[in-house]
Amino acid sequence: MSVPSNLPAWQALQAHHAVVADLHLRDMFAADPDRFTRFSRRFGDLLVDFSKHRITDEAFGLLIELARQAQVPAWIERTFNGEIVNHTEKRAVLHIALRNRSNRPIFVKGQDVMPEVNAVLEHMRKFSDQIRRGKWRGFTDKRIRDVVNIGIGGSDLGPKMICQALEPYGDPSLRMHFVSNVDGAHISHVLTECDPETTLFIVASKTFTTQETMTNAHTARAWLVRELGDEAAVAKHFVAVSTNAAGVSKFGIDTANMFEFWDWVGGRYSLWSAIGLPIVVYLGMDHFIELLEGAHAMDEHFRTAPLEDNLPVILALLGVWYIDFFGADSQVMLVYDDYLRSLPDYLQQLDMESNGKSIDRDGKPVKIDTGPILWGGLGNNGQHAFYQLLHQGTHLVPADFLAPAHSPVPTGDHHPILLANCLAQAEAMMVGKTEAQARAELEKQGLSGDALEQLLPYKVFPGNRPSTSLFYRRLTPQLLGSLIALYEHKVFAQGAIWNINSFDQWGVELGKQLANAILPELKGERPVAGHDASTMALIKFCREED
Ligand code: G6Q
Repeated sequence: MSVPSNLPAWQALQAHHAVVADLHLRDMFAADPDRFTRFSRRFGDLLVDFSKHRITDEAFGLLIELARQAQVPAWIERTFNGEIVNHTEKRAVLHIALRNRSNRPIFVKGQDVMPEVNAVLEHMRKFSDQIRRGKWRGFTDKRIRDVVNIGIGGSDLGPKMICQALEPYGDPSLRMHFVSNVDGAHISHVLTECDPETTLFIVASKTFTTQETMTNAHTARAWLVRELGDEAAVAKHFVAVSTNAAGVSKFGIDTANMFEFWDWVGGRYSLWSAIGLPIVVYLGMDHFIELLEGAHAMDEHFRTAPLEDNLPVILALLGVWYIDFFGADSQVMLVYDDYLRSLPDYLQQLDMESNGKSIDRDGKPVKIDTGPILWGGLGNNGQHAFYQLLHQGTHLVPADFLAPAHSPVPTGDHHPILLANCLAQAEAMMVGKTEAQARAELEKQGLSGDALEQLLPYKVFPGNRPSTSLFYRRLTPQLLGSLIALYEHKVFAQGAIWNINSFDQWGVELGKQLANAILPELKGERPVAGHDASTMALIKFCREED
């Protein structure tokens, strides 16, 4: 495909940007009572309001045209048809098959993958039922109470985020733990909270070679054997999720207790696969299926909805608009839902590992800006911390506000207060406060003369800071499935527009290679050599006697 910035729609957007840059959202709303109606969409219980974006009808039309000229629909078809769209790893990209509740055949290299997908789901159902009903017993015949998922990156962030998000649907008799960090403090802390007789470890690793995961898994295994005094206990307390049967069996886990997935499932897209085992154990298979159904509904929408109504495409285009035409570097997720407190971390990996690329699909350096720095957190807490920059800083940071209309834990006035804050922040970022308004307020407070003039500039809010509001009725498994799939496809559509491969992650390799070289030097097994002066001095510092 051609360089995106050569597309006619891109160039037309560049010209139109000069017009839009001078418009203020406050005036656009005042002049147009239908703005919300035109620039918002419903998807079941989800309302996506993108009217607080710096777009005109013309900009929106041109953005949609950009998606067409960048062949986003063709990329969607190729991906859903199992073509090798991850060309650098020579892999199909089929997380959509994992939640293909229609069960229509999906082929990879001529073979329908649906029977295997369904077989693993059945395996997960049987196993999770046994745990939840107390039929799976530990080595000393006690039922499982603590479940420890050991995994990192894509084998950690998704299951952890979903288990937290859907806690109201979880089994309260099970305590879920997620160990990812190779810092021994992490596993040590979790082990002190667990009873070896009633703890199940899920070792989740696609490759089963990841240094952090294998180190944590071996520490957990040694702890269990030491505490229960018998190697045979491992079979009752360890299961694995992996594509590497040989590695699993070498670790000492019976491959009958291994839950399989496939190379066409990328790590950061894997929560729908057997990597979702902790979710299934905690929520039960029926709720997991609802999660899959929600994602499947979004998949169908993405595949079939016209571009101008296609939510992932719309969000993707708005991102491109700010990144490439306004020069925005980052995107903030402002979550007004405590259950979704890990969503920003999850989306950070999804977005930054997928689109943090500078070489295009043709092997050439990109000539445009690609994926943003994605960050964020709980919105209400952020208001008392980083929102200052969002309101009055020098960076333009498009925001996503997420909030449930109804709380699963109605508590006095808490929820209306939370929502009022969310709505107010999006409004404040958009309308701002003019100098005249600020002056009138200061006068009302009794200020005048120099005192007023000196304070005045600090009291002005420029506004015109764009946001999308994603409001949902309640955070159900179905809704969450749709929401995550919405962001997955947004990232994919952006990658298609930028002509980059959103599904590889070569940028994580170099650090791993260097860590392997440094480790024996740190342990004193090899002399410290061959690094720059800074790295050498730091290694030597770490080796000084305590
Ligand atoms: C995700 C990445 C990465 C991966 C972890 C864990 O897309 O590939 O985050 O999930 O490095 O890998 P393993 O599952 O192989 O241990």
